[in-house]
Amino acid sequence: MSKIVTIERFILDYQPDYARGEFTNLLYDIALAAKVIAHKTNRAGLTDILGRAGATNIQGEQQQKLDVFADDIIFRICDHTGRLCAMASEEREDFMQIPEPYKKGSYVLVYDPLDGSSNIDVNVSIGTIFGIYRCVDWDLRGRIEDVLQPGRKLVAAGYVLYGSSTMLVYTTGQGVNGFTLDPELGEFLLSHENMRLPEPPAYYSVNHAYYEKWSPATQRYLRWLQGSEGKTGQPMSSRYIGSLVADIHRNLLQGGVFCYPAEVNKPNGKIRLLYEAAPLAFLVEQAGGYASNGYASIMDLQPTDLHQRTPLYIGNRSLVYQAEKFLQEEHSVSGSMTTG
Ligand code: AHM
Ligand code: MG
Repeated sequence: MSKIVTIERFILDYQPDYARGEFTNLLYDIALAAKVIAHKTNRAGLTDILGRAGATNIQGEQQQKLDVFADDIIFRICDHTGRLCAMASEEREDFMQIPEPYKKGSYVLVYDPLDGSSNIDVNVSIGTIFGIYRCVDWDLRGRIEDVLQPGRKLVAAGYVLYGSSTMLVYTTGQGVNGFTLDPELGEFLLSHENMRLPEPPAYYSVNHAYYEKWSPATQRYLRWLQGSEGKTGQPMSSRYIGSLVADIHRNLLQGGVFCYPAEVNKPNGKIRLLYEAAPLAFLVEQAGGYASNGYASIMDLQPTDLHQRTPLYIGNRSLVYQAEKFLQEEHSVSGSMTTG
């Protein structure tokens, strides 16, 4: 008989050496926020929550009610616990210091409260993404330097997928583990132990509608994924949900690559470095994969702006390396043409 392990038990048993109660309890807080958001998203069609809230976020996009709700819940669960010195959310223009009179803690939480919001109205999977850093200076209240840290400095990261079931998948740098919410018990139970990207990869995920906006090297890479341009091995199939968490989760289970490339008029693509790309890069690296902007590891990119975007290639290592190969060849040819 397989053993039943709750997320609380697992977090406690596998907490990193440096973890005191603060870090462990922060993970519990995130699991609690995930349960609250899952409860609300599952009832979305029943409670007049669908539709746009009318507000426009910093990215110039209309927020929907569940985005606002999820953002608020995460903030309110985490602001007064004494574990954080700052938070930053994709839905808020500025980062947030822990308000007085609450005690400040040693960690920073960055999060995308509800990613894939265009899928809410059509009952398609959506997700929450989070990353945890240590504060740069433990003696001070949160500053921008605490938030703008490269992915390499993450101490934990994960996502929650609100799909046919709710799953929380996270890493603290010792592999990746997934937990499924039992709605009757209200508990996340260990269901996917030590997740690794399988080989050979099955899928590539990209929005083909942007093909004409990509550079020739990006177009070549896509043709390579489709089996031309010298690709050997099993042909890959295409899957694209348009919810980053759902696309990454499927590829984590079945192998593959997710791409959101640079476009001619959008050189940084769409995906946010701090709230989306870096946490998922850490997680995928811990599952044996790799994430790149086409030229460098996402983990090494130093954010200079809270809402900075980056092109993203993420998934099985060999597939992401091939994207870098095509893009870097193009870069060196165009570089030698301008200098020659
Ligand atoms: P969001 O943070 O506003 O929800 O946007 C991010 C989402 C990702 O989940 C998804 O991968 C991407 O946008 C889809 O974009 P597109 O519709 O351009 O393919
Ligand atoms: Mg998002």
